[in-house]
Amino acid sequence: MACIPGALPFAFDFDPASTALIVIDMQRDFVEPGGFGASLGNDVTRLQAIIPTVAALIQAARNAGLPVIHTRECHKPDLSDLPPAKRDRGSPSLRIGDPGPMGRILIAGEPGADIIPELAPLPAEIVLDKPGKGAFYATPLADHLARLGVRSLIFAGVTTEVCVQTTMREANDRGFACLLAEDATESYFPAFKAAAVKMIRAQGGIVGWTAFTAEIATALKGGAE
Ligand code: C5J
Repeated sequence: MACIPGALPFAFDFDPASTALIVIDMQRDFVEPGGFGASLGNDVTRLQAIIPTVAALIQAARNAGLPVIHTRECHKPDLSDLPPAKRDRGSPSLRIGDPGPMGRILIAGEPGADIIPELAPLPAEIVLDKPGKGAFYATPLADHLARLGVRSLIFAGVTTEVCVQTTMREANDRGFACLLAEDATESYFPAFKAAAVKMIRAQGGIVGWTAFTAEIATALKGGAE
């Protein structure tokens, strides 16, 4: 067993043998200029700032033998998994599926949908394409976690209040103990990130726990922070 004593709202006990790291949507479309995030008028530099921390967390997980699962929010090239209700919102000038500087916006197989090279998955790691904000919806994530015997999940990635929080809530409802790496997640809106982090750990950890990457890495190495 491992423990992160400084986790909030209280110490997070977990068994590394049944824990996985989920890295949400660290894609060029969200993190680089010219992608989906930027098309909505967002400043992507906020998201770029967490790249080294996410890389450190991924390395700590790999060193400890945890499965690392990467997700990508994207749609099929024929848009058959893109409901009009989703396509018709966002930027009217650059919608999902439209050609952009990194290929068609948020479309599987296009350069913009790729995970950023700094955080490239290893060949054996699971990479899931998801058409929704949550990573359980219309994906085999639940099957992978059951096959791997995972009971606890550590979360990183973007954006905190959209895809990260949605997936944590989905996981929480499915009975997983969920920990968010607070400094390995980011939002285009600092106030939204702060609110999401507070919501997750409010009311006795109604969605889960939060902790910092250094604390998680220490626990994964077998020590207590
Ligand atoms: C958004 C995401 N924000 N990955 N997607 O549309 O959070």
